[in-house]
Amino acid sequence: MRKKNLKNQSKLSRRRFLGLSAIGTASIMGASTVSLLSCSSDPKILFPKKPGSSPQGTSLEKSEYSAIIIGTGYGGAVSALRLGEVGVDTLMLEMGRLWDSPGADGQVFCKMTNPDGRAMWFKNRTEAPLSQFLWIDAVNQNIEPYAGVLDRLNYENMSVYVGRGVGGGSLVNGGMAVTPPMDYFREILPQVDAAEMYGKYFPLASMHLGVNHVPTDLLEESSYYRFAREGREQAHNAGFRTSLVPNVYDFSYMQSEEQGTVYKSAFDAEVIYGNNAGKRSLDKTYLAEAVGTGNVTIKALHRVEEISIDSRGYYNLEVSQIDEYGNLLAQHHFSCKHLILGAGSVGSTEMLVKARDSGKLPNLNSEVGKGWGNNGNVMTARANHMWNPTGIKQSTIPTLGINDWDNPVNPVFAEIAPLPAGFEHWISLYLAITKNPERGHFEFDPVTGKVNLKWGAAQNQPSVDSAKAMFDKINSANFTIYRYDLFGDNKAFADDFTYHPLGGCVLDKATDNFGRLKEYENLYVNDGSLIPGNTGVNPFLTITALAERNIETIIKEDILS
Ligand code: FAE
Repeated sequence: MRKKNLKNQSKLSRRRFLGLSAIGTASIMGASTVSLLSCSSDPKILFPKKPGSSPQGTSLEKSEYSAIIIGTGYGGAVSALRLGEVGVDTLMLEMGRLWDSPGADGQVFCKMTNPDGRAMWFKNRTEAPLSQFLWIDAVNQNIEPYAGVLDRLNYENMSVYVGRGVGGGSLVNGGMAVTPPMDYFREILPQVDAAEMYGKYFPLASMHLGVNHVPTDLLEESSYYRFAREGREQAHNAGFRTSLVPNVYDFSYMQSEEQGTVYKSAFDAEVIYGNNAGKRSLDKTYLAEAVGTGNVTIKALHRVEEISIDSRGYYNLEVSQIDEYGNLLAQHHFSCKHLILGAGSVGSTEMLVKARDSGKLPNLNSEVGKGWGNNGNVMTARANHMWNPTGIKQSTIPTLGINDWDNPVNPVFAEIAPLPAGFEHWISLYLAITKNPERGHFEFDPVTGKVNLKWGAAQNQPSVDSAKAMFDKINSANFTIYRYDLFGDNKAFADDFTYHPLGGCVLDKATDNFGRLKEYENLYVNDGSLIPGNTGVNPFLTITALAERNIETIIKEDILS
């Protein structure tokens, strides 16, 4: 058994190494296509098309694949690795760029404290969740429109943050890799075998993602974690439990940051606009392994506009290729037998709703577009006493959560979040995950051709009520108050955005129990859209583990049989 594990691990590292080299070579050559061929010495073979080389696209370009995956986030990356492993010729299409080549400042990503175009997806100004300080609009800054790494999709009563680039949300997220309580998992996905998930797929996902735990000395002694220790003590004063939160940020790297021997990433305001070091994002893990199989090609800056089906039952994709400044370089047509949507809760749902309601895939069922939730996200902040500073410098990687999920009336799991501003502000910031039962849906507008999220402002109230119950208690136990100057409109609770979009194509409703769209053969969803609106914790570990489970059955029953 041990021998088998060691053999598997060395296969995994070799593949990861080959894939990482391919991703690295592609970025050095400024290419938008990554495959193992990119290790060849002939750049013409490597990159059939370099951005800008031909505005019309090239006739030499391969256009038919056994499988195409839309999106390179968690669900897409897992699907690609497993298809690549069994020899399926797979193309991944990603609308964002490959984040591996430095800008003029020598770094790939910009810092939160000094954002530029790399921060956001084609915006004139950054749109950070915490937009003010002392009621002054001092946080957001004007930037050049560019294919930046973080996008904020603004719908009428809800904004959704998503990652853009090869690696999807893994490029911008806080890396918190949390397993949901088993009882709650059973409640939200009763048709999934929980014992199998907890015995097999959560551990498998954790291993591939590189999940690790904060060392005690860092958490207990580093000045960069003063904010976390303060938040923990104040929660304990109010009688709440706290728990350690595992992460994919490499804590041994962070220890070197603490010692001052390496480039500071988490310790120098890098996270939502990307980390230049330390973070095990998907391009370093699953995607590198997938490319390392030799059967997976990634095309970045390729956005899927439309999906249809032809008389052979093959899926046809209309795809726009842009450069980093948004110029249209080419329009491509790709086709495949097996199509997997891994474009995230909003991306995948939008594409399917549009395909159904514009008549391209008219038989898709009416559950497609329903059951969307924001994981009950609410952000709030408290003002501490002068004698409880939270630290001039703060690590951007959260390591502690306040865990009151067992509360029968107001279940909350709240991340003790950093607010690295470079000066002492005495603020404790939190991202609360609550059990909000409200659900939204997506509607296609035939006039604009756009798909909109329908979510009412009142639907946020259950989340605010639960978060308020927790933080009223913490304030009262510590004789503190909320901060009203950070989120606009004198609000103590930011309830108009989410980091955790979930649902839209819910498992066993819009799809079968493994993500197959029931009305069309060989059409699948394998990402956050499958999860019915809430996970009770930060969601990417659940998305990854569920994707592992689904693709295993899909490969066995639909692809290899
Ligand atoms: P996702 O990772 O969003 O990937 C979808 C990909 O598809 C993206 O790369 C898109 O650019 C691409 N795409 C979309 N539409 C198209 C199209 N038409 N054509 C081509 N490509 C397309 O999907 N979760 C945690 O568990 N822990 C955390 O600490 C955490 N922190 C977060 C912090 C921030 C700021 C944000 C924004 C999110 C955070 N999340 C966190 C949420 C987590 O990143 C998210 O649940 C997953 O990334 C969702 O994974 P999916 O595979 O569903």
